[in-house]
Order: sequence, then C-alpha cells, then structure tokens
Amino acid sequence: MKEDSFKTIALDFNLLEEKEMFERAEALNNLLQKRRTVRAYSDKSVPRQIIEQCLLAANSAPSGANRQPWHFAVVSSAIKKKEIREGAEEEEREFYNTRAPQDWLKALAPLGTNANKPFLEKAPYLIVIFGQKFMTNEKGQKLKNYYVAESVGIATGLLIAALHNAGLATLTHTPAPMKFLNKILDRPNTERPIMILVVGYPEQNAQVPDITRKSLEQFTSFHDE
Ligand code: IYR
Repeated sequence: MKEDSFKTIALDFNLLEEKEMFERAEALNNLLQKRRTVRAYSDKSVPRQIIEQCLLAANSAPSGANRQPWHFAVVSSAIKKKEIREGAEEEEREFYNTRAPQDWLKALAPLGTNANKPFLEKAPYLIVIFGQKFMTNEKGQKLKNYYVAESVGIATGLLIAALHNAGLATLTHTPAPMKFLNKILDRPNTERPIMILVVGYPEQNAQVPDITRKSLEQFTSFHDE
C-alpha cells in the first residue's frame, strides 16, 4: 500500500451497451432480492477457498484514505465457536431480560429472535468483523484511520453479497457489548468488533420471517430539475 507518493495507472474500464447495462443491473437485483437473513443452519462444511474469494471481494471496498481499516477473523474451530456462543448468549440474556427497552423488544417480535443462538456453534463459519481505529505503517508508526464505521459497513455489504452470490446463507449478528470477541480471538484493543457474520448452508426446509421490502417510491427520491 503506497503511503505518501501520488502515482497513477490507466483505469481498467469496459464501456457497455445500455441494453447490457440494464440486463446486468436487473440480474444483480434479482439475485440480491433472493438473499434472506437465515437463522437456521446446517453443519455442512464449506470449502475455505470459497470464503477466501468472498473475503477478497469484500476487501475491494472503498475506504477512508484507502486505509482498509478492517480485520476479518474467520472462525471454524468448534472450541472457539462454542466460546463465542457462550459469550454472545450471556450478553443476549442481559439484553432480552434487562437492557432492551419495551419498544425494541416489540420491534423484534416479528423476527422471533431470543437469547438462544445455536447457529453460532452449528454454522461452519463465523466471520467476526473488526474495525481498526488505528493502523501501524511499515515504519512502525501509529496512524489514525478515517470513516472506519462507513468503510467497514461497505466491506461487510460486499462480503454478504459475495457470499450470497457464491450460494451461501448469512446472518449478521450483533450481541452488545462485543468486547469478549477481542479476548477470544486475540485481537488488539485498537480494534472494535462490529459484527459476527454467520456463514453456511441453510438447514433443510429452513423457514424465514414473512417480511416485505419497501418499494422504490418508498425509499428513494429523484431530483431531476
Ligand atoms: N442482538 C439481538 C437483538 C436483535 C437486534 C436487532 I436491531 C435485530 O434486527 C435482531 C436481533 C439478537 O441477535 O437477538
């Protein structure tokens, strides 16, 4: 990664016909419309090379000052997954029994979630995503990163899309607080856990909540003049 000298190379860009542009846009939309958050996983294993390709796709995300301020801890160890489940369920019990305000519990009711998180042990992979507030350069100097939450959010979105495209199901899980993840995965204090991405195949006949997505008119406005 170049630090402070500005150098350019020719952009690799293919200009497409508008018909093909629309077809591609529509095809990706159709693919992503089929993505659903899955909470019931099979324990069938997933080849690591597939996960690696999806991680490389995620790492193409734009980031503040190109610092790529993320770390993806890919967990398949049964022992570590159990520790993560225990840590998460402890926080979730607190959340559901004490911390969560009534309106929040009401908003979650249609999703049918509770403090029990068996998928954290059953799914073949947990990808724990950390944001790096600081990085160390080649000279060992500590540099502040920028737009960390935004950058990690974009990278995570690309990862979810890449995994879905590869034929895998995912679940974003965010027990709070998540500091227990630094300890289990031996990550430094300058890194903040952002979320756990559960990755695997859905259980046979998996059910998902019957939810709808907003229409284009509901979530966009076009400003043409
Ligand atoms: N972290 C909890 C609660 C939860 C919160 C939201 I916002 C969700 O969309 C779903 C769940 C849990 O995972 O159960």
